[in-house]
Amino acid sequence: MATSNPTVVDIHTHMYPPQYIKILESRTTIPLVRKFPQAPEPRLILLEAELGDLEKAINDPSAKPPGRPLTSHFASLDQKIHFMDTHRIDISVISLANPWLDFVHASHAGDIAESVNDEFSDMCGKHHGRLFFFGTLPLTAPLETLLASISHLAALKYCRGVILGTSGLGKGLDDPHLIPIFEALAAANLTIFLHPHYGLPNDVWGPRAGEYGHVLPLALGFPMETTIAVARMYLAGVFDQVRDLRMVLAHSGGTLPFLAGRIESCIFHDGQLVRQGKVGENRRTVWDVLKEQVYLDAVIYSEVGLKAAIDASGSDRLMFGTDHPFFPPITTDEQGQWESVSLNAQAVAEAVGEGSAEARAIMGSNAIRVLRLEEK
Ligand code: 5CU
Repeated sequence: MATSNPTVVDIHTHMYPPQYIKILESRTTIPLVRKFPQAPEPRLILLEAELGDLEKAINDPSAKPPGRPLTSHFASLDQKIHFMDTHRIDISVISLANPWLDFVHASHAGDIAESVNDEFSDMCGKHHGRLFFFGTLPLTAPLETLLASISHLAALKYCRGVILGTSGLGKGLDDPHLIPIFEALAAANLTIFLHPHYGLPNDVWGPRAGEYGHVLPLALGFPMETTIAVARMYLAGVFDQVRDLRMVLAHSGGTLPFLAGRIESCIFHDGQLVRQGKVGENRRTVWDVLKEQVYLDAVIYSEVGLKAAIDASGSDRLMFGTDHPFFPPITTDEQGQWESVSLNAQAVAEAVGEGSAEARAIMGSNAIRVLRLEEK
């Protein structure tokens, strides 16, 4: 059960509220929810990498069902609270799961964002002090609508930031048209939670990809997508242009902590950048940005990855997460303990020592400080 002295905070935990599930049920292209005769529960199909299985299952009722089962873990608030209690999580900062509103037509995006954000806000209100949320932006809508959405979110009591994919307005996060959005978020003290969805192009996984389940797109595609998005932002100078921008990077920053040195080396060995005067002495390096404007979640499942994240950003910038409702146990009861959660908690204990001040910071107090979770 949760304690009266909050220590464990989950900042990476998703939901699809019922109104969003209805939208997915009405769709015929991904993302979608669809029933198949070969599966007891409706299936949630999200990723480009699942298209092959979707097509096979539509044409052949004996083919394996595509995507993942849409269990109560995805949409039920009671289930989220049960999950938190089972894993002794005191506070969760919930967010809409991918692909957010990226596929919604511009003309509906503003209204849908408002209604989804209000629904998240109401859910938090039902569990005052235990739930906060990252809102969702109507990225396909005109700038005016987007800015209005940020003002709406800034006024919602339990909102602490926005969850953002890597496509931005369609051209990635180094798009200059995003600068006013980043400025508005920074001015409203709303932290961006950057999360992948698109991965890498399907053909990277090769002709035998179907034999490997979801492993390659999730284990490698997602983290590379995040790494590329942030590297592009860095190279475009976004972090210098918007000094108050704050981002939490999913999955401990993808591969950024591991590759930051290589990115740096490629920058100062690049003749074009040197000639353009972009490699001057006062340049803020990738390392500086990682320590000044970036936070990392602790969703990396091993001591080795977590130590790299701590070395890159500092243990005062890491925050525990679960990725619930993704990665449920396969062979044990979903209402019990999830191994995906204990692996992340264990990685923290192994990396910095169980019960240490650093462990307490990563498991909860960093999030409380950074995301202002004591302001209720
Ligand atoms: O299992 C998956 O596909 C996912 C996903 O789509 N989003 C996420 O956050 N984690 C896992």
